Amino acid sequence: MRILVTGGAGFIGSNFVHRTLATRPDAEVTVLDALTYAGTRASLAGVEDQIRFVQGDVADESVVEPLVAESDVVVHFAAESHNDNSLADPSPFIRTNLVGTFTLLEAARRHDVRYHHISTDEVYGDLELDDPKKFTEDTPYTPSSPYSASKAGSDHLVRAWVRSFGLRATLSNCSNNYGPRQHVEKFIPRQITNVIDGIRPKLYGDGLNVRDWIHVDDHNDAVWTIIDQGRIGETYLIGANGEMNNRDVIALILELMGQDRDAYDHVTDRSGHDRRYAIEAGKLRTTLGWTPRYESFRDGLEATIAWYRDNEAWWRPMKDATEAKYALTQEVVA
Ligand code: NAD
Ligand code: TDX
Repeated sequence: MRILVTGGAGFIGSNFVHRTLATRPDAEVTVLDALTYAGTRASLAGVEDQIRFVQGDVADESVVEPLVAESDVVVHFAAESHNDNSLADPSPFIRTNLVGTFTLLEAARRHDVRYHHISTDEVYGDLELDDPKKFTEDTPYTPSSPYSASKAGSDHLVRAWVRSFGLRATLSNCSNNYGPRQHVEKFIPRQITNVIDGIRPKLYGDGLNVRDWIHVDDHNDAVWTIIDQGRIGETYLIGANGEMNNRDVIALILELMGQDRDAYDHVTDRSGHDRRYAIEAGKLRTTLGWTPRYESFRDGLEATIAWYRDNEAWWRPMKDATEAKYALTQEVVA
């Protein structure tokens, strides 16, 4: 099977490539990645000689067209992915997430190539902390940020291409991922690398915001399950019942790293900050038989901390610039 992985030098995409090569001997992998600030070939170290790597933009038709034409499956991870960046400058989010998806869809349509679209639970907006309901495939779209609005728009494009053009596509909307090779701008790696550097972790607002954490390998196993068995045109929510508020996550990181559980700072809150995400993944579990393998968030987090401790050379080049950018908009409030 010839598989084109867009965004394969980013966090989830690179983990997908590593996992695919380890578990799918029939896969011939091509990675298409623009190597923005968020992508690095270092994330493909150890597998570079088993894949083809193409540096290019998913919104550039001349790059996308021949690569899609010679593929059996496209898995589209490439995106601008960080909410805070989308508040500072939404424009690359529109180009990559909307025009990029459109460009891939058109190529997949021309060549009748199977397409899987990677998306996020943030398209569903947020939930109250005490809401007994979780997101399902039927929850209406109410995205809050430029990032989540651009992902919502990309999902709508995929569904329209299925209905109007018969594109053979599936979609998945996953909750917050954690694991190795996640950029240090994101919540968990930012705090782990802060503690390693002797900087106090930074909590937005009151820190009671809840995220539904899933290990990146569980996400990627679910993606393969959907590629193998998913019904064309269907959307599957991916989540592993990992709800935890940010305050508790920071306290756990501090504890696992041998610090006081309250040794963190409160900083300026994110504008429009979603309160809570929670996924009901019953459809994926029941109809396709997927189950997560990481049952303990504590164990998965401990392994992730160990990865950042052991791989400083991977994250060090991005750390100072990331913190300098945050310093422009965030200050310690307590
Ligand atoms: P990431 O920012 O770590 O990686 C994105 C990758 O895409 C990078 O390698 C970057 O260089 C590449 N890229 C960006 N613009 C590009 C362009 N125009 N052309 C080609 N490549 C480009 O992101 P991630 O966290 O790995 O997220 C991957 C996908 O998963 C995204 O679609 C995101 O919306 C989705 N998702 C992420 C999470 C999460 O918790 N991180 C959860 C659910 C869904
Ligand atoms: O320093 C921080 N302190 C803090 O309290 C950072 C960076 C974040 N936060 C909070 C904001 C969120 O409530 O932690 C939570 C998680 O933040 P992010 O890592 O920025 O993730 P989130 O905004 O929830 O979005 C993530 O999950 C859904 C991914 O970045 C998206 O790509 C994905 O779609």
